[in-house]
Amino acid sequence: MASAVIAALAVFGCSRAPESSPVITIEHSISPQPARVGPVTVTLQLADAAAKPIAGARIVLEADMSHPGMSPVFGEAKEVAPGQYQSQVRLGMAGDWVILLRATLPDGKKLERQFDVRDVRPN
Ligand SMILES: [Cu+2]
Repeated sequence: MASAVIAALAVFGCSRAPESSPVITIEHSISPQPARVGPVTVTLQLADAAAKPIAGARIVLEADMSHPGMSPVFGEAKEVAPGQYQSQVRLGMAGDWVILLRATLPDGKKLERQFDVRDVRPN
């Protein structure tokens, strides 16, 4: 009887969902602060679920304004320290921008994130 219970528990244990896909965090910061029209530096910090930096990723950025009729600005981020990536993007107009990140991790996984850069100041 006891062994049957253990077997049932073991089956239950095995039927649990596999580990969910690792949670990658991308922290961003922009300088200067507040952002102004002209070149801004976007710094990105990539870390895995254990907060370990992810080195060797490829990240491209696309900056768009929140209103239609403007062409996007593209940039590529360079790794400046393990897990830390930096890119310069030239913001051509004051107002609200959205930055879209497309990252390819060293294992080939791709992910996208976006964040707002609001109220970019005129120069
Ligand atoms: Cu605009």
